[in-house]
Amino acid sequence: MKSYAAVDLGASSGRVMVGRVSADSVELSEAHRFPNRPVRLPEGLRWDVLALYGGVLDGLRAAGARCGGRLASVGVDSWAVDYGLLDADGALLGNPVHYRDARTEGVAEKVWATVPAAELYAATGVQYAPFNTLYQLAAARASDQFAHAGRLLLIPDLLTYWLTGEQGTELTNASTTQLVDPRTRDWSYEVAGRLGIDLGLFAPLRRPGDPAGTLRPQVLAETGLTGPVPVTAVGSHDTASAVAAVPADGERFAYICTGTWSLAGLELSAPVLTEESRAANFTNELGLDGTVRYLRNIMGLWLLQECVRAWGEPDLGALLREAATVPPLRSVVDAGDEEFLAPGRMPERIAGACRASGQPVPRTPAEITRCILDSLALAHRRAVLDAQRLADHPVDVVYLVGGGTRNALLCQLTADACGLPVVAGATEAAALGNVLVQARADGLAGDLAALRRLLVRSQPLTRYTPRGGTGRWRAAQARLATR
Ligand code: LFR
Repeated sequence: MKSYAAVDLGASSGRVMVGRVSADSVELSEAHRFPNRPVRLPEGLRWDVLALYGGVLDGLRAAGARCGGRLASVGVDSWAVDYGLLDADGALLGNPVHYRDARTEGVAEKVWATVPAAELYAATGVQYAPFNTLYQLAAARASDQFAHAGRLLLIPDLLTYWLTGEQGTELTNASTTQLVDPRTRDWSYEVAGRLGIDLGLFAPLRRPGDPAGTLRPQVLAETGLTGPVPVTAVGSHDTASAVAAVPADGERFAYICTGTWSLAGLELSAPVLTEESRAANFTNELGLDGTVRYLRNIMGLWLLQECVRAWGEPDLGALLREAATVPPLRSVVDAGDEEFLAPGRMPERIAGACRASGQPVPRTPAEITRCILDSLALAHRRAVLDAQRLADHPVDVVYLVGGGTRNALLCQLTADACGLPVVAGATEAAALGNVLVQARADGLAGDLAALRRLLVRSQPLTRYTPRGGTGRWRAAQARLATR
């Protein structure tokens, strides 16, 4: 058995997990978890990336302590789209901007004046979201910081650079910039050229499984690890790693990666670039081994996290138990609506959306929680149905992975809404996918299907059977659609 460290940074916490892998099992355990607290500065919302790097070093030290200082490799994944800018000496120019920052408001329309939205989609297959790196770059371009930038590194690539001294741009995450052509799996030189974006800002592309350097001597000294420790490029977009760890068997499945976001869709062998797909706001992000992650972003448990924050962090277990007793589907909101992207005042915003659509206004925390969970399940249903139709790819089962698998009510409601069995897999799916790609680069044999079989053998799965009544979900959807 060999030990691999997966660094997995989420929007609200980071963790370093140790994966022990052999030819017939994979086991994951948590070495260290630390908060990820964005900070609001006068100029806007920023990631505290130095604190995150400190957490990564603490985590590697803790990981090493569990395996006699010997790690076979390290891999880093995080949320997508955001980046740090480096000066000509390789020093970070300021704190990376948070994708929920308001700087991209109204920017997309300006970009579309040069490259119309339909042409952008046909070339990149990426859904519209205000925070796509492309729009962030358009917003940043005039800044003083940007004028001094010689290099742009996406967040996992930035941390990898600090760990190894080597720069690269990992492909699955690069595909979220909206500057990659999903057919060639290379930069979209045409889009970049038309928008005047210098692709020389980006370090060369690397693919999951490629070497990404070795831990610098200083990092070894700080963490007590015995060198050399290779760093391996993984699916550095957390969703790419999580999809790799979907415990699927065959091809007729949909997945939902649930956490701060719900990412719901299909694994395909080619992108869907039709106008209909664009109108439905599906994205074609790149996955492992030539796959395409054809999915829709849904606001996810962010809606609940923000409410819980506003309510002063009550006991979540008790809240969910109470929410389970609230009558179902009294009111729903559109959990895909950009209106819920920014932080703050979430209970009021949800109540406001219910009022505006002429539905009963949820008042108590339990009622609001129920409204959120019903709304998420409804959005899951819509994404799973739309994806099958748009990609002409029918499914028999929905796999749920990520933090939301702990929420049994959400899993059951998703099964009910989709009218399909839901199989809940790993909570730490991103870390699991991260570890498996490292192990494969280190000699573990197997294609994606074989890696998934290994997972299925190694972990418990929970099955939720639909309880009927899909008509009620259809009716709830109609209430939203006629708004
Ligand atoms: C999930 C995720 C989503 C991406 C969002 C913003 O953690 O990576 O896939 O759309 O965060 O980066």
